[in-house]
Amino acid sequence: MANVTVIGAQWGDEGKGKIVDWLSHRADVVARFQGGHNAGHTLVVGNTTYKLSLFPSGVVRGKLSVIGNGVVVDPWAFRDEKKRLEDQGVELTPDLVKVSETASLILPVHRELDALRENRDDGMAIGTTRRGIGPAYEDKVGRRSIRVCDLADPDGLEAKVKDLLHHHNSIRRGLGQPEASAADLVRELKEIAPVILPYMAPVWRVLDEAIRADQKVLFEGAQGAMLDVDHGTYPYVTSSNTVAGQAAAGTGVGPKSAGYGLGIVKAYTTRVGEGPFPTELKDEIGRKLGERGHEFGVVTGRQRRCGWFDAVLVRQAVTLGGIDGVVLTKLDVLDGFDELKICVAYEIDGERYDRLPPERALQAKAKPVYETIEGWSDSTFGAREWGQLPAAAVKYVRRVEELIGVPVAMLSTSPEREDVILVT
Ligand code: 2SA
Ligand code: MG
Repeated sequence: MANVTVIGAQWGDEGKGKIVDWLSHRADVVARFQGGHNAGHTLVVGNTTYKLSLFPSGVVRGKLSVIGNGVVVDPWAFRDEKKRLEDQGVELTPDLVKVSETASLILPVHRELDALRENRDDGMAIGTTRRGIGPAYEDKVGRRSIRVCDLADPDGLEAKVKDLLHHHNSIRRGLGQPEASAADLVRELKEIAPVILPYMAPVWRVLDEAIRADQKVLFEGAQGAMLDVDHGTYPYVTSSNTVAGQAAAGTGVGPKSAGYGLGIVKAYTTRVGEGPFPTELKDEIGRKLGERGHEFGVVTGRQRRCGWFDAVLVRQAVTLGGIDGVVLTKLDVLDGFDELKICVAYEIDGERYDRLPPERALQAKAKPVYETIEGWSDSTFGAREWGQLPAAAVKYVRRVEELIGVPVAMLSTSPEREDVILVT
């Protein structure tokens, strides 16, 4: 297997965790390259369910697992997730897990600012996971982050913390919030440092050595292409690039090391949080998709918004995301519908669009132009052979493939790792 980069092709929750776990068998290294613990990857292995938010899915398989420089690391979340996984018998020693020395930290002020912004009542809230992801990335590009390597320089911490809090306390004063104490934050960072530092490594060199030794790297994306800060439905996006191109920048390898771009696509569409959703269904069908698909956020437990498959969006994600082929997941959720709809274009102000335009006002007005396709009554749940699928299900998959312009390489028909159909 060449290197593979797995990314979501919609708004997250496409079922990446299962596919990364399925692929991690064939990989030597699994690397996260963006986001933080706003990911929520669920792996069902036998009768154990693992929920991963920050740690790469490879840890469950004992693979070398790398958290790259493009990730924002909440050290307290790292500590808690590490404990939870170790209690489930997962081995997380420093020779198996590496954290980039240049990853920016998520700090309490980031979580507090995220929540403050989300509690506004002017209708402008993004609907974030309130993990402090956005504020942490703001400090990163603002060149005032505290980074993993700074934890190894305790004497230098005070000046860096004062610089960061100079910025945050001016905001907190403006919001009528108490100022954050530099002394407290320095103390908290010195306390948590011993948890993280044993894992600190020059991840760019770890991966370079692995690639030179012809080891296979699986780059694990989080969220989805339509949540990408450049290419998604801005401002209703996450604050990092989620497309395959970020795999290289977010871990310090060259672009050609990212390998095959594998998009994970849900057979219908969901999103959690605010923002445009042209094929959203606020009716009985939407509720049925949500119930059958158990559509609740892994990180926040929020109910997800559901709708028909949007081929316009996925085709755009294929191009922007660097996707060479896709895995179509949760096909079984569509069992039992008499007919299904696929969005093939948008109508905005009477004009037909074959792409989602960037303007917020236009995105909000996008009306789906649908193709109607025959549904199927037989169950596809757990199918592992192409021949087990009803003809109408095969027809649906083939139509999706035609519309998005890249092959469906695999189907996933349940949360169980082995319930997949390799499409020859
Ligand atoms: P944030 O917290 O600043 O990243 O939120 C910004 C927007 O991004 C959305 N968001 C997500 N939406 C769906 N799934 C997410 N994580 C998945 C999970 C896992 C995955 O199951 O939780 O798909 O990798 C995720 N993370 C962020 C959020 O709702 C805001 O709209
Ligand atoms: Mg999610």
